[in-house]
Amino acid sequence: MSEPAVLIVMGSDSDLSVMEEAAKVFKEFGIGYEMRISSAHRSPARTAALARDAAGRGIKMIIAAAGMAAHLAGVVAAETTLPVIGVPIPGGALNGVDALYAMVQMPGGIPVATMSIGKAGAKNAALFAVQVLSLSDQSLAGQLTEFRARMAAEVEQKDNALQQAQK
Ligand code: RP5
Repeated sequence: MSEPAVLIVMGSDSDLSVMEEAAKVFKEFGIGYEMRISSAHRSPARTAALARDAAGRGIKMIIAAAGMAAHLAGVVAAETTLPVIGVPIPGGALNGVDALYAMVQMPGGIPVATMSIGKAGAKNAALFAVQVLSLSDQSLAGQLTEFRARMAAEVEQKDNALQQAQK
Protein backbone atom coordinates (compact mmCIF):
# COMPACT_ATOMS: atom_id res chain seq x y z
CA MET A 1 0.00 0.00 0.00
CA SER A 2 1.25 3.49 -0.88
CA GLU A 3 1.82 6.33 1.62
CA PRO A 4 -1.45 7.29 3.29
CA ALA A 5 -3.42 9.86 1.30
CA VAL A 6 -6.44 9.64 3.59
CA LEU A 7 -6.68 9.80 7.36
CA ILE A 8 -9.67 8.03 8.90
CA VAL A 9 -10.10 9.18 12.47
CA MET A 10 -12.80 7.80 14.76
CA GLY A 11 -13.80 8.69 18.29
CA SER A 12 -13.70 5.18 19.73
CA ASP A 13 -12.79 1.61 18.91
CA SER A 14 -16.54 0.96 19.06
CA ASP A 15 -16.77 2.84 15.72
CA LEU A 16 -14.39 0.47 13.97
CA SER A 17 -16.91 -2.06 12.61
CA VAL A 18 -18.66 0.77 10.74
CA MET A 19 -15.47 2.40 9.48
CA GLU A 20 -14.12 -0.89 8.08
CA GLU A 21 -16.51 -0.15 5.19
CA ALA A 22 -14.41 2.87 4.27
CA ALA A 23 -11.19 0.89 4.57
CA LYS A 24 -12.56 -1.77 2.18
CA VAL A 25 -13.09 0.90 -0.50
CA PHE A 26 -9.55 2.27 -0.17
CA LYS A 27 -8.15 -1.26 -0.39
CA GLU A 28 -10.19 -1.90 -3.54
CA PHE A 29 -8.87 1.30 -5.16
CA GLY A 30 -5.30 0.81 -3.92
CA ILE A 31 -5.29 4.07 -1.97
CA GLY A 32 -3.11 4.35 1.11
CA TYR A 33 -5.02 5.20 4.27
CA GLU A 34 -4.35 5.43 7.98
CA MET A 35 -6.93 4.59 10.65
CA ARG A 36 -6.64 6.30 14.03
CA ILE A 37 -8.70 6.45 17.20
CA SER A 38 -8.79 9.88 18.81
CA SER A 39 -11.58 11.53 20.72
CA ALA A 40 -12.55 15.19 20.62
CA HIS A 41 -13.57 15.11 24.28
CA ARG A 42 -11.49 12.27 25.82
CA SER A 43 -8.21 13.20 24.12
CA PRO A 44 -8.71 16.73 22.75
CA ALA A 45 -5.04 17.78 22.54
CA ARG A 46 -4.08 14.61 20.67
CA THR A 47 -7.01 15.03 18.27
CA ALA A 48 -6.03 18.62 17.52
CA ALA A 49 -2.41 17.62 16.88
CA LEU A 50 -3.45 14.76 14.60
CA ALA A 51 -5.56 17.13 12.48
CA ARG A 52 -2.93 19.89 12.49
CA ASP A 53 -0.09 17.59 11.40
CA ALA A 54 -2.04 15.73 8.70
CA ALA A 55 -1.31 18.01 5.72
CA GLY A 56 2.40 18.07 6.51
CA ARG A 57 2.47 14.27 6.41
CA GLY A 58 0.99 14.20 2.89
CA ILE A 59 -2.61 13.48 3.87
CA LYS A 60 -5.06 14.91 1.28
CA MET A 61 -8.43 14.16 2.84
CA ILE A 62 -9.70 13.35 6.32
CA ILE A 63 -12.69 11.20 7.22
CA ALA A 64 -13.91 11.80 10.77
CA ALA A 65 -16.40 9.39 12.34
CA ALA A 66 -18.10 9.63 15.69
CA GLY A 67 -21.34 8.84 17.43
CA MET A 68 -23.67 10.51 19.94
CA ALA A 69 -23.36 14.33 20.30
CA ALA A 70 -20.41 14.09 17.92
CA HIS A 71 -18.13 17.08 17.62
CA LEU A 72 -15.07 15.18 16.34
CA ALA A 73 -15.50 16.09 12.67
CA GLY A 74 -16.01 19.78 13.45
CA VAL A 75 -13.05 19.89 15.82
CA VAL A 76 -10.83 18.18 13.24
CA ALA A 77 -12.06 20.54 10.50
CA ALA A 78 -11.24 23.52 12.72
CA GLU A 79 -7.60 22.44 12.95
CA THR A 80 -6.89 21.91 9.24
CA THR A 81 -7.76 23.31 5.82
CA LEU A 82 -7.85 19.77 4.37
CA PRO A 83 -11.34 18.70 3.31
CA VAL A 84 -13.09 16.80 6.12
CA ILE A 85 -15.83 14.24 5.50
CA GLY A 86 -18.00 13.33 8.47
CA VAL A 87 -19.58 9.94 9.15
CA PRO A 88 -22.24 9.82 11.87
CA ILE A 89 -22.02 6.54 13.80
CA PRO A 90 -25.27 4.86 14.92
CA GLY A 91 -25.76 4.13 18.61
CA GLY A 92 -26.80 5.79 21.84
CA ALA A 93 -30.36 6.80 22.69
CA LEU A 94 -30.84 8.66 19.38
CA ASN A 95 -29.11 6.05 17.22
CA GLY A 96 -26.90 8.41 15.25
CA VAL A 97 -29.42 11.15 14.50
CA ASP A 98 -27.68 13.28 17.13
CA ALA A 99 -24.31 12.70 15.41
CA LEU A 100 -25.83 13.46 12.01
CA TYR A 101 -27.24 16.77 13.21
CA ALA A 102 -24.00 17.72 14.96
CA MET A 103 -21.97 17.13 11.80
CA VAL A 104 -24.35 18.41 9.15
CA GLN A 105 -25.30 21.56 11.08
CA MET A 106 -21.81 23.07 11.25
CA PRO A 107 -21.95 26.85 11.61
CA GLY A 108 -20.76 28.78 8.53
CA GLY A 109 -16.99 28.95 8.09
CA ILE A 110 -15.83 25.42 8.94
CA PRO A 111 -17.48 22.87 6.62
CA VAL A 112 -17.85 19.16 7.24
CA ALA A 113 -19.08 17.18 4.21
CA THR A 114 -21.50 14.93 6.05
CA MET A 115 -22.52 11.48 4.83
CA SER A 116 -25.42 9.29 5.93
CA ILE A 117 -25.48 7.43 9.27
CA GLY A 118 -23.58 4.15 9.50
CA LYS A 119 -22.03 1.76 7.01
CA ALA A 120 -23.49 3.35 3.86
CA GLY A 121 -22.09 6.67 5.05
CA ALA A 122 -18.67 5.14 5.69
CA LYS A 123 -18.63 3.58 2.23
CA ASN A 124 -19.75 6.81 0.57
CA ALA A 125 -17.22 8.85 2.55
CA ALA A 126 -14.46 6.74 1.05
CA LEU A 127 -15.94 6.86 -2.45
CA PHE A 128 -16.30 10.63 -2.18
CA ALA A 129 -12.65 10.87 -1.15
CA VAL A 130 -11.70 8.70 -4.14
CA GLN A 131 -13.68 11.02 -6.41
CA VAL A 132 -11.84 14.09 -5.10
CA LEU A 133 -8.46 12.35 -5.40
CA SER A 134 -9.36 11.27 -8.96
CA LEU A 135 -9.44 14.93 -10.04
CA SER A 136 -5.66 14.81 -10.18
CA ASP A 137 -5.25 11.10 -10.98
CA GLN A 138 -6.53 9.80 -14.31
CA SER A 139 -6.01 6.15 -13.49
CA LEU A 140 -8.15 6.57 -10.36
CA ALA A 141 -10.83 8.25 -12.50
CA GLY A 142 -10.74 5.21 -14.78
CA GLN A 143 -11.12 2.87 -11.81
CA LEU A 144 -14.18 4.84 -10.68
CA THR A 145 -15.77 4.46 -14.12
CA GLU A 146 -15.14 0.70 -13.97
CA PHE A 147 -16.50 0.52 -10.42
CA ARG A 148 -19.76 2.12 -11.53
CA ALA A 149 -20.01 -0.16 -14.57
CA ARG A 150 -19.61 -3.20 -12.26
CA MET A 151 -22.36 -1.88 -9.97
CA ALA A 152 -24.71 -1.42 -12.92
CA ALA A 153 -23.92 -4.94 -14.18
CA GLU A 154 -24.68 -6.37 -10.71
CA VAL A 155 -28.11 -4.73 -10.72
CA GLU A 156 -28.82 -6.23 -14.13
CA GLN A 157 -27.70 -9.68 -12.94
CA LYS A 158 -29.98 -9.42 -9.89
CA ASP A 159 -32.90 -8.43 -12.09
CA ASN A 160 -32.19 -11.32 -14.46
CA ALA A 161 -32.13 -13.73 -11.51
CA LEU A 162 -35.44 -12.30 -10.28
CA GLN A 163 -37.01 -12.71 -13.71
CA GLN A 164 -35.84 -16.36 -13.83
CA ALA A 165 -37.22 -17.04 -10.35
CA GLN A 166 -40.62 -15.69 -11.37
CA LYS A 167 -40.96 -18.01 -14.40
C1 RP5 B 1 -18.08 8.86 20.53
O1 RP5 B 1 -18.88 8.27 21.48
C2 RP5 B 1 -17.48 7.73 19.74
O2 RP5 B 1 -17.25 8.14 18.44
C3 RP5 B 1 -18.50 6.63 19.83
O3 RP5 B 1 -19.30 6.56 18.67
C4 RP5 B 1 -19.36 7.03 21.03
C5 RP5 B 1 -19.31 6.02 22.14
O4 RP5 B 1 -17.97 5.75 22.49
P1 RP5 B 1 -17.62 4.57 23.48
O5 RP5 B 1 -18.28 4.90 24.77
O6 RP5 B 1 -18.16 3.31 22.84
O7 RP5 B 1 -16.12 4.56 23.56
O8 RP5 B 1 -17.10 9.64 21.09
